[in-house]
Amino acid sequence: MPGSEGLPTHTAVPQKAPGDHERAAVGEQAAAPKNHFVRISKEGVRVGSPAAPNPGADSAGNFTKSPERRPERHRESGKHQGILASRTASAAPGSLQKAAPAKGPRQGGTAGARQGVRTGRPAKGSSSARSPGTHRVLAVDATLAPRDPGAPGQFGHAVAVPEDKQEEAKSRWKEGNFNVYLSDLIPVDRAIADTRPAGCSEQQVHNDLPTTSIIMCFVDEVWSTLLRSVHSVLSRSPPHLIEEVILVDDFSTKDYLKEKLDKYMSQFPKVKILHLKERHGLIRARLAGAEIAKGDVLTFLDSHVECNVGWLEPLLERVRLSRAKVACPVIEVISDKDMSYMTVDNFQRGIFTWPMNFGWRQIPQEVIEKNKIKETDIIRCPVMAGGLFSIDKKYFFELGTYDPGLDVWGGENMEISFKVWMCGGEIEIIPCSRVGHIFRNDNPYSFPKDRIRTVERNLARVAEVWLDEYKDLFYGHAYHLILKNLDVGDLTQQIELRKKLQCKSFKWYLENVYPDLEAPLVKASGLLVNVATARCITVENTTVALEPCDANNEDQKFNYTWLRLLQHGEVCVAPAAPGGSPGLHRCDGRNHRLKWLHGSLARPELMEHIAVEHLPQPACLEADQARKTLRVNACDSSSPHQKWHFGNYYAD
Ligand SMILES: [Mn+2]
Repeated sequence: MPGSEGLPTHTAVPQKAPGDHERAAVGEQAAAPKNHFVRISKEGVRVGSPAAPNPGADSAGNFTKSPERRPERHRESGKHQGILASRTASAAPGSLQKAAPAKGPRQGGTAGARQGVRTGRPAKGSSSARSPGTHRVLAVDATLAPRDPGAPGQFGHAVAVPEDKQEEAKSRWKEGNFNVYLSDLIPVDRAIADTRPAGCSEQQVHNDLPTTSIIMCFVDEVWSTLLRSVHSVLSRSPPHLIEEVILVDDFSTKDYLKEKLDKYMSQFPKVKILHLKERHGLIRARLAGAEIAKGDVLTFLDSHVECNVGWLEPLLERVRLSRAKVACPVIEVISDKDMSYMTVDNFQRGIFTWPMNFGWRQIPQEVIEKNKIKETDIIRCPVMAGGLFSIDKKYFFELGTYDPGLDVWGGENMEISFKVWMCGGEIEIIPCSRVGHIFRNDNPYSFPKDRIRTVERNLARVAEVWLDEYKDLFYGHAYHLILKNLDVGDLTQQIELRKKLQCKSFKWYLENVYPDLEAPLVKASGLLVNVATARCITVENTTVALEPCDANNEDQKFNYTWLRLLQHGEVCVAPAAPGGSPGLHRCDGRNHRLKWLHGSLARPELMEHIAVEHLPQPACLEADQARKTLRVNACDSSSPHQKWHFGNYYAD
């Protein structure tokens, strides 16, 4: 997921001696009633649907109810229902339960200790075919006793560039936009510390986990970094679960990624390399990999990662539990500067802010405490970062994979996230699965097209297909896209797919999956009062006038929309030339001649004004005291006749 991800908050891993991975056993855990989600609210844990977060609209679509302006703290804590996944997995011992007496084979050694490579499929439980039995999550790690314990970066430690190599390191940085010099110094099969929370190594997983095809796409990836990514998969995954590792070379320009890579990987029969004959972009490259994948589950990984011990089984366990679960590991941080492996703060969810910027957000401490959320608890995620996840292969194709209209990369994580949630699936972060990732500030490779333009177009496409009436929020926060008149291409197929899959509305998604997102449908609503006259704008037949305010008069209710319209039902107040009177016009969010600027920080001197946007000289809506009419006049920042207040404001 080059570039698109925000960096989660992280801390250096406490340095440990090799093999010192003993962890305290998890305490006794009471099983919650099964098949419900724990919801978190101000009142505490409860089950059921949360209240609608948005104010109601009248029949004309104008927002009339005044939602209480609650203090932010209250709001935040009240809107964290549904963060946790179901605490019980299934009738059989699930991954969140304390180790039950294992029916499957147990790995030897002390609890929580890492073990060397174990090969072979665990024997099926002897009890019955319906209950295949479980085993403690395997601690496969071929790097447990590293070949060279003194090598640079061993055990995930930071490496310093020698004084006489500074210039070389600096000049090589651009090869990958991280410390390529150091990457080349570090063993491709280095050991890293087990960063899993206490209790993870005790968890039970089923003996009949599905197999997975690992798909890694890359363009011009740094040799040592790509190799380390592949080695980490091979070194720390139970071999019987890896159907194959598919490397998709998206038309790299580097010679070493051709025959040399083929030759190197030929020593690992499970590694397959797909050299694409032209640049596909990340999205289509992933599809190329998915199409040849033979495993039950697809696991997408970036090509600059290090999978940690026990990373795979917890992901596959969730997909086994429900094929509609999309399981993401916790993404840890491999420093781009010193290549150290750092853990991240727990309890982080993948979220987005408008206009669809992906980010990480910590679950508030009070919510964690109140609900006794444990570090090992699975976290439901409104959106995923996009680079690292496991998904049932058949389910992925049933969902229509990625929208084929999306180009190169950008926004595909939003698309798949909305699609999964709204069409019956779930996205989860599995704290017991951890994968390190080099977060880079910029893409090292050239973007085949105008990068910003591509990402914007992709996001607009996602908004058009998935956001319903909330797409105005997207455009309101990325207003330049409206001005650009972006062509998002044909949406017919995607809209058909949404119908065919009987996906829920975006409103449902907001209420049930991401209730803490601020998503008011309009910026302001209610009576529109003039400061000087204390009169209100009123619709009278086909025009607007200034009348005494009456909270019960529907003709005085207006919305100020994200697209900057002064809207009353289907009609909008239309600006006039300076000196003229405003009229009414059928609303059209794309018509710039209907737009007014109000409450905009871009024009602090006109915050309370209602200014005409499309004129070269700013003109403002003004109340004529004598004639009780409205007109457009040259803006005067101090004139109370040009100042207006809505009954309710929902956004700045
Ligand atoms: Mn990446």
